[in-house]
Amino acid sequence: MTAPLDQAMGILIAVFHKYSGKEGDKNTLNKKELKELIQKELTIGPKLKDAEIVGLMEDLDRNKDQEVNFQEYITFLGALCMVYNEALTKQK
Ligand SMILES: [Ca+2]
Ligand SMILES: [Ca+2]
Repeated sequence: MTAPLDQAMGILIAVFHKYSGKEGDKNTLNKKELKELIQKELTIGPKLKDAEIVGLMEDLDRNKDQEVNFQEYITFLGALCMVYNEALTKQK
């Protein structure tokens, strides 16, 4: 049996590799891979404009190598978690 948080982390990891492995470096997301991940795996994805995704990419790419590595991806999910937490808490 997998505990819920283990399962959640397994999904986070699997989703990253599902897109990072498509082009170029297998362990990083380029702009196109990141865009696809955001659009297909997040509810807000399809609502984001191209320019917003480009801006997001620039924010996420801390080491400025034009790719999003796993650490940068996890930082993004952490920030997104904070937003979701705030939204869920406000609804009460
Ligand atoms: Ca890649
Ligand atoms: Ca980077």
